[in-house]
Amino acid sequence: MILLLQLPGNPNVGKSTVFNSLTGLHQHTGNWPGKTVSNAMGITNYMNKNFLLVDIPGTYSIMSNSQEEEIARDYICFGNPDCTVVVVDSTCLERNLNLVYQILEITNKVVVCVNLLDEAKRKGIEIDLDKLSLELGVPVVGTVARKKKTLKNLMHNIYDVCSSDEDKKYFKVKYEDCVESAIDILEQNVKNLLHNNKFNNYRWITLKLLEGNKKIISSIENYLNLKLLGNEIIQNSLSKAKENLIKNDITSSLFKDKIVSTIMFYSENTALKVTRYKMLNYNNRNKKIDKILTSKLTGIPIMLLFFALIFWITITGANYPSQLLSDFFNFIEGKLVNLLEFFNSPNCLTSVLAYGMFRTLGWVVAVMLPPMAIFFPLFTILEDLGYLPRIAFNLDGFFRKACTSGKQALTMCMGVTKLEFFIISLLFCTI
Ligand SMILES: Nc1nc2c(ncn2[C@@H]2O[C@H](COP(=O)(O)OP(=O)(O)OP(=O)(O)O)[C@@H](O)[C@H]2O)c(=O)[nH]1
Ligand SMILES: [Mg+2]
Repeated sequence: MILLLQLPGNPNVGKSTVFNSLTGLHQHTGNWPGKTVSNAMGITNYMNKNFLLVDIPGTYSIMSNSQEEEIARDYICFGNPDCTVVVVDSTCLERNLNLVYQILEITNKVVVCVNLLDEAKRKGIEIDLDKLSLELGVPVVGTVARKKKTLKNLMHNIYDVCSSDEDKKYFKVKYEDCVESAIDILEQNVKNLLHNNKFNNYRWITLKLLEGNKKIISSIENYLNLKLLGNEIIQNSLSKAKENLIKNDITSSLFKDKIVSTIMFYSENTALKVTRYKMLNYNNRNKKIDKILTSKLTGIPIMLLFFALIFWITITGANYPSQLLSDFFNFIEGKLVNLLEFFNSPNCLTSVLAYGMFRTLGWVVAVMLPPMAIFFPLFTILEDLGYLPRIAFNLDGFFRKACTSGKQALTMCMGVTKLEFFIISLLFCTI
């Protein structure tokens, strides 16, 4: 039997690194958000049990604000996992806990993996994992995903959650009184309708009905193969619950705000309780650097300077190895011609093989290889320094005008460079 594990989490928290370490596969990892764009699957074995791991694209929320959020949410709700392993970044726990609470409202088979503990240590951040586990009511494991041995405890906890037959209660985020009374009006009827159904988180379904998010409701209806909104009893109690909310001046959009702000309050509160900052200076220094790199006045000029420097190093630096490679290929070409003449090859064959195929291949390698060998490591250094997300932030405004996000800037940079190399080699070949 194969057990299904899902790995949701905020972008860039190390989900794919955990996935790769456990499965031995090579999902793309890197220091900017949004690398994983589709669910990847891989198998790992622990204590003679096989686990099918699914690496889910990073998302800050599953309240369905974008297509990625919808995919992640549908997968968590309806993928029927044996355990959901929420990966969080220990250096910014508060933001990550938002997603944890949203997931805890949906499923009770959860393990929280507090990753990047080495980074937290470097920044003087300490997380009380036991306290966090008590707050969330689920196992919490600290990891450094790049070090495989730190994942053993994670697998052990996952194994326990998967093996447990206990009918665990769902985590209950307690909302303000008028929201709770609206839930009370509707929940029992939802329970009566869905009794004995495969998805028995009635409170969460009630919340989604009150929220009135048509997409989620239709996903739930499709999954359960029944009509929730078409049911008269549900319709009546839903209207009654909504009337009650309106009496308290809570409209549909305000209802969603209340849900979001309560979850944010929980995250903030829990993060405060379990996090200790030992080096306040570190954060202040980081904030100052961030301000310089992302402010309107200095951010863009610094970014352009960086780009100019990288292109200059790439183009001038590539000249030398290009020349050496070119000389080398010329030398080999001469030898190849001699060899073909030695075997009395006809002129047309020598032309095609030596002056056509080999010379073109030599040119392309001599022109393309050195700049790529310089440019990509330079880009990797920027990535490791954490500068790429800042570039994405700086360019977000411009890219939004073209109905896309700043994250595309990175892909575009790669594209521009590849196009540049292509044009250079084309010119070289034509000359
Ligand atoms: N120092 C340190 N770096 C880590 C750790 N885990 C992951 N990383 C690095 O963090 C970066 C992001 O890791 P990914 O695994 O790509 O993150 P992800 O959550 O899959 O990101 P998306 O798919 O974009 O949502 C990579 O550069 C990893 O090498 C860790 O425990 N410690
Ligand atoms: Mg990933």
